Amino acid sequence: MISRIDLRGSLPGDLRSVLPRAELDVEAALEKVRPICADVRHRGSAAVREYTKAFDGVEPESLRVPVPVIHQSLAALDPAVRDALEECVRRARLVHRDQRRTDVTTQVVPGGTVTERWVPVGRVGLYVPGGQAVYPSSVVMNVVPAQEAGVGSLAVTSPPQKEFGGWPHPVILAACALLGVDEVHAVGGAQAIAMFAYGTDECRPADLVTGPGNVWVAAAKRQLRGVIGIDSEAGPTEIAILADATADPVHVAADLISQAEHDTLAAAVLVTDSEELASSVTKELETQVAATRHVERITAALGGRQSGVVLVDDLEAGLRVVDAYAAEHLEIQTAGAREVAARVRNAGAIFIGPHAPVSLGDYLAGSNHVLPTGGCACHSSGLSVQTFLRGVHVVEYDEAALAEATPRVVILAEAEDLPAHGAALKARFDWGVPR
Ligand code: HSO
Ligand code: ZN
Repeated sequence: MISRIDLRGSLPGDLRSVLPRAELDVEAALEKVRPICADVRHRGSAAVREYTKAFDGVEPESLRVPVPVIHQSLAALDPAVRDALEECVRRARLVHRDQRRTDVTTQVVPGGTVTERWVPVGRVGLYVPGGQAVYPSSVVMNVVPAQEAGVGSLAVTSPPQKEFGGWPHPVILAACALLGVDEVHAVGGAQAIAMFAYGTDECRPADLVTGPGNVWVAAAKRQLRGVIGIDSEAGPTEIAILADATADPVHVAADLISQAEHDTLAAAVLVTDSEELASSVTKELETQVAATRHVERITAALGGRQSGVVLVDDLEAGLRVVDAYAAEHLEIQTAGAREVAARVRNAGAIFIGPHAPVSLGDYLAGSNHVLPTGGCACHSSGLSVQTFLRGVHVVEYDEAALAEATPRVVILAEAEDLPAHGAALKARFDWGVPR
């Protein structure tokens, strides 16, 4: 079911072009999304309601979930799920709390300092998918870093579900309650992103929107970035595993399947220098997939052009391949895994050795699971406290320090043909201003 790509011999210069990857046509979705965004901008809530009716088949009395409904969902939550979610929150908090930044003051010259002050974003909108993907764990992964960053106003939005009275999925609501979030909107798709960007009479505009979503959400983020800050467009989940002959094929197969379970477009890629492991994993996949609950989805994901087993000559070549691929999640299952992992440059998150499968990271490692997909790991990071902070430079110079800097500012300003820049400094000293 999974295809094989043999890169033994020599690696092609443009490695990316031969590696498996899904194509998500965000551009095509943009055509449909643009008018929706414009409509929400001009007609606000009325437009959001119409799209909610058209796309979700729900005509809500209110787009905002009443607070008692949120709290009831937590009261009704299975205690075992509650316990696991609480531990997920606790561990995520430990990690994200350590990401907080302290302001740093640099003395540039005597009497002249620059302080980098870290300021949380004022208001954030968190998108939580509904429908096929109901991930309370993603609520945790979005809310915890925002809270630890000190974001003052947090709103969650998630598509309304017909079978739950037109409110978002109750476990999503329960996770919100657990985290102390009581502003939740029953809105999904592009109209949700537009609602956060422009604001409506039921939802104040947000400064930033984060969280994964389907292609419509990705397109709306692309369309509205600038009006509102975005984290990333977040495509289908990916797992890459760099493994050698020491890896256990049963574990490798299970881990590939675990992420293929998300979506027919999810990607599972094994990179190995061991022909034997490649064969045993391929065989193992057949056996394990047959026994999983979501056989069809997983079979489609593993058999899709985005997945494959890549054979390479050695670990060096394997490292080049995984760097070129820049996976959302990368497992290293080789001898000396920690040293090998230290040499990887491009990955959203790296999981070292036999006891750190991606599924641990999805829920309970303490790491964040909202990570760059589609090769974006070569330039972007996953969600963290940093996502919700802005560094503001605060400049303080005294008179002597300014006097000392003035001649060079004047020269640079002249060199750029911007003499008024220099004049602003000269005005403070004996030079005066040109009149
Ligand atoms: N693997 C997904 C996150 C997730 N898994 C949520 C289970 N629930 C993207 O990193
Ligand atoms: Zn997952």
